[in-house]
Amino acid sequence: MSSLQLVFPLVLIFNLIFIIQHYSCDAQDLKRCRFDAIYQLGDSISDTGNSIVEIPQAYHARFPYGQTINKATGRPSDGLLMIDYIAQSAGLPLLEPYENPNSSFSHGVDFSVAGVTASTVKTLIKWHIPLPYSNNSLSVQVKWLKKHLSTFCNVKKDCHTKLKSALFMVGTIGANDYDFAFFQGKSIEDVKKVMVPRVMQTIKTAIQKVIDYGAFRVVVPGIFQLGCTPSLLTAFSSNNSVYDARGCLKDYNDFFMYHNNHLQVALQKIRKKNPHVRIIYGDIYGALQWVLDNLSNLG
Ligand SMILES: *[C@@H]1O[C@H](CO)[C@@H](O)[C@H](O)[C@H]1NC(C)=O
Ligand SMILES: *[C@@H]1O[C@H](CO)[C@@H](O)[C@H](O)[C@H]1NC(C)=O
Ligand SMILES: *[C@@H]1O[C@H](CO)[C@@H](O)[C@H](O)[C@H]1NC(C)=O
Ligand SMILES: CC(=O)N[C@H]1CO[C@H](CO)[C@@H](O)[C@@H]1O
Repeated sequence: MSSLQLVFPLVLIFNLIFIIQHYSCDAQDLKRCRFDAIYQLGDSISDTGNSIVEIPQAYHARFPYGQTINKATGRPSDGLLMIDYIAQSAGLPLLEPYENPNSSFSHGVDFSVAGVTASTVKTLIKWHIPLPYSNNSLSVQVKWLKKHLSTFCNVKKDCHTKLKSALFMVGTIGANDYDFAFFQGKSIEDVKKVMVPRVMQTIKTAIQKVIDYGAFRVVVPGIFQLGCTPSLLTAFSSNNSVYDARGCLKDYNDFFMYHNNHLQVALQKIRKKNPHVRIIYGDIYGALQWVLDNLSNLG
């Protein structure tokens, strides 16, 4: 379970501040955006219960996960996730997990699976990275989305009409690809050179497919400061480590920012190709930085 364990505690420290930039509706109150459904693709950061269907004995199937909401739902968090706060702010019910046969999908679906990578199993094998516990990587989730959408719309025009007010969240995704590589002993430079371009291509392909299925409003969150997390601090602190003002691993945080910068360039290209679609970068790195910078005022 070790790689799963590494990813889960991150969310415990994560406070919700979601910055939606340059958007006509107000990020403070998403009701104004009039979303009627949310479709979420991603990993543990947004898994509302898929991975515990695959692995019922997983740690996050029981307390302390879920203790602040008095129910262990399979969310890798002590309570709710960012996507839950987004749903609440939009006035929609919390998203239910795609893999649970008891779920209802009246206002969207959560396809996220804790521990998954953006990269396919085939690519991970090529990179000699140990396989995650779930093979339901981003491209598999995109297939699930297509299958789900086919239950209520069929031709592109019909889907466009029916999805006009739906919000699509693609990510956060990719953090596990990098973490697994780092824990495997790969250097930041190698990961930059070999993995980042490929991960970007995978995310770009997923976004384009989501658009082709009929999405009009897409939010693509980046990766936050994983160099501040206990797992990376424990594994990679050394006498040569450079720390930032918060005691986080600077080189790793700079790396995650490097991913985010490339992601934003990629989004720019997708916007040019799809001028009718609103594509927003979700700056969770900046949001967490705000929290870290204001810790003393936040109690
Ligand atoms: C679905 O509901 C049934 C009946 O309540 C229950 O036995 C089953 O465990 C549920 N399945 C999952 C995956 O939660
Ligand atoms: C994931 O894929 C690999 C390679 O195809 C396979 O060996 C493994 O059993 C799969 N794991 C799961 C949980 O399906
Ligand atoms: C740093 O160096 C000291 C003295 O050589 C050593 O005892 C200690 O274990 C090192 N710490 C880490 C985190 O490598
Ligand atoms: C309320 C508060 O202290 N806000 C500060 C949060 O941190 C930013 C820097 O990231 C400051 O500019 C704010 O004044």
